[in-house]
Amino acid sequence: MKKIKSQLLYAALIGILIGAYSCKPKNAGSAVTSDAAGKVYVAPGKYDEFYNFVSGGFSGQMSTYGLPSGRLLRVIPVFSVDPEKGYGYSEETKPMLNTSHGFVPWDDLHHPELSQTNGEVDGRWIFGNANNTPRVARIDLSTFRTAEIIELPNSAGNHSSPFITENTEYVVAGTRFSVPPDNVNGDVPINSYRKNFKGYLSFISVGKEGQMDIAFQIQCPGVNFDLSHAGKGKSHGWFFFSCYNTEQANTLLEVNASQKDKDFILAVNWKKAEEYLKAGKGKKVTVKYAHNVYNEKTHTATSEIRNEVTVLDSKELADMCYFIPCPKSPHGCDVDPTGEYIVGSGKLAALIPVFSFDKLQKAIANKEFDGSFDGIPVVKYQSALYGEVQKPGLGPLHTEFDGKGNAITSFFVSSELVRWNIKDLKVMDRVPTYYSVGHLCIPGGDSRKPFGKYVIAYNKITKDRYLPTGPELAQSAQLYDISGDKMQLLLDFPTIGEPHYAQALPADLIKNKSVKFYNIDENTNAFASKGEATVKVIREGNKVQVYMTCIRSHFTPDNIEGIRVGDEVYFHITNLEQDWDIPHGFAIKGAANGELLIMPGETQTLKWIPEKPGISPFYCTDFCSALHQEMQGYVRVSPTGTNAPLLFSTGKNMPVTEGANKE
Ligand code: RUQ
Ligand code: CUA
Repeated sequence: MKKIKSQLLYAALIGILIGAYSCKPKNAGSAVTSDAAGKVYVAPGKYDEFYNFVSGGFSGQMSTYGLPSGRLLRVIPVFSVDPEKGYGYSEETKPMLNTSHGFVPWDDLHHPELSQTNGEVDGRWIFGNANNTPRVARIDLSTFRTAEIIELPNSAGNHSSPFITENTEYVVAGTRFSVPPDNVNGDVPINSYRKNFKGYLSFISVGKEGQMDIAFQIQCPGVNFDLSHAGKGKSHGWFFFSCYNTEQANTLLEVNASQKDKDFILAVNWKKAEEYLKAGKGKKVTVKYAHNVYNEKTHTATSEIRNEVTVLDSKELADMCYFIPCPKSPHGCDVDPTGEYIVGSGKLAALIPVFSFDKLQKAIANKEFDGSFDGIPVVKYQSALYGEVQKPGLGPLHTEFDGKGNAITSFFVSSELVRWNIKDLKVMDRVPTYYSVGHLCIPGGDSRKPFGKYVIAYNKITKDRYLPTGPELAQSAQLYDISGDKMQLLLDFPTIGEPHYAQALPADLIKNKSVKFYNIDENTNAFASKGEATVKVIREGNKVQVYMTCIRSHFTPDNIEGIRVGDEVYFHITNLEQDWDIPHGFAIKGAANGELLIMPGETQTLKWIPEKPGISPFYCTDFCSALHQEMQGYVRVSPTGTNAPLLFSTGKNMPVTEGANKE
């Protein structure tokens, strides 16, 4: 009874806090200083200074903006099908979305993370996590395309991901939901959580060319892993994960997982884990997960199902994992550029604890423990604590660093960004966000070398900031100048999907290596046609392979006859252009999927099953030339069972084919 009362009281307190602080910050209209416009104005024809990669949340995609203008440059399809680009619709890209559950057309992408060299962002790749069906994707920043996706076994709600080590040795993924491991019978009562549910941390190795492989997993107690960041500099070799629900509740978590005064940050010594792995301490476990790779030469993705993963047990292997108590359901877990300070952000806390890596090492050496949690030693809070930022705001979520010794933390409940000094832990400055900021981003702000200059807040709620658009309003980013003593709001810009984390980096690190087109001589797609003379249409039973080309402003062939109702028609279209920014599109009437958008030099395939006899026009969907609207063709569909010969041609009315036309 007493417990229930205290639970209710606690819930009421949270309610009051949220109610009191979620109201509109004052001066919303007048928060912008007069020189803001000049600071974000990028003249027509001029480039932005930074790329900003923003997660699309439940859109499953990642979007790219220019900063400081906030101009949307590109949406990169990652975990969701994208009819605009044919991603997940073309035969070549469908395997990218294959999983152990089959083809999955959607996911929820929360956190982009740029690859790093020596702890500095290097502009090679950006990684993204899929929360729902746990996966990690790698996007190639020379093509702005998803190059690889790896699924994570033993996981659910892959949230503390895809954070990386300072030389991109590993991309790491911690499971949000603990679940029974994949290789045991998971048909257990839900309230056997404590006994049967486990939390897994996946360490995905990244090769020289970016290729991902699950090097090992660490089995941990069943709790919720939330966010993470790698150590850097002196703490390189360690990884830090925030976790909540150390109450191990399996229902009504909003109350039941908020019981304890402190949850944990899990410190993982991954160098130690590597030693154990080498010493053969890992257990090979049978699982099932997909690994999908897009090949830029065949222009085709392949999906392979893998069946084994190596698991290290945190309970059995000493000196690998340590819990650090962290107040009130920590969310963000951020490491400063020196690698010495680890910042935990308790969603329900009214202070920010900052832990010291040196103190943590000392505490471990001296065994300053407060017992253990499911076999993992718990370091004494005071022993690892550097200090606390007092009264910073309410509901701290995430922290980024400006490279000048300061940290900026986002506060969801009190809707503000707060800058504080890492050494003296004093609050220096605060600025409202409109409204309910989640993540924030400083260019390079989670690396060893932040670029400072701006912070961007990513907001959950925008009531009254934009023209009304029905029940749901745009989610948005806000750009602040942080070069002076006072953070200064410069710009609001709406985002695609829900922005969670984001990364930004100087444009120079990417812009000059952008691929402009694919060399057609290197195109090894099995269905490529390298010139108009090589096009053909071939029937294989009820399958018809159409080898087609496109170039401004026609398709070859553009007249096809002899297709029958119920045929499986594959349009393999090669874009013969060798010029920048000249994709062609392909769409055919009645197709039950999307379009193709074929990059110069590339081959893509659309599958089409005609359903009734008649003429089906097709056309180019991307305005490619003055005669784009002439870029079209026709397919004649005859009834099933008729013997109409296959004919195809361009530019003449007498079809050219073996199987000659007797008309
Ligand atoms: S989480 S705020 Cu994935 Cu913080 Cu979004
Ligand atoms: Cu090709 Cu429009």
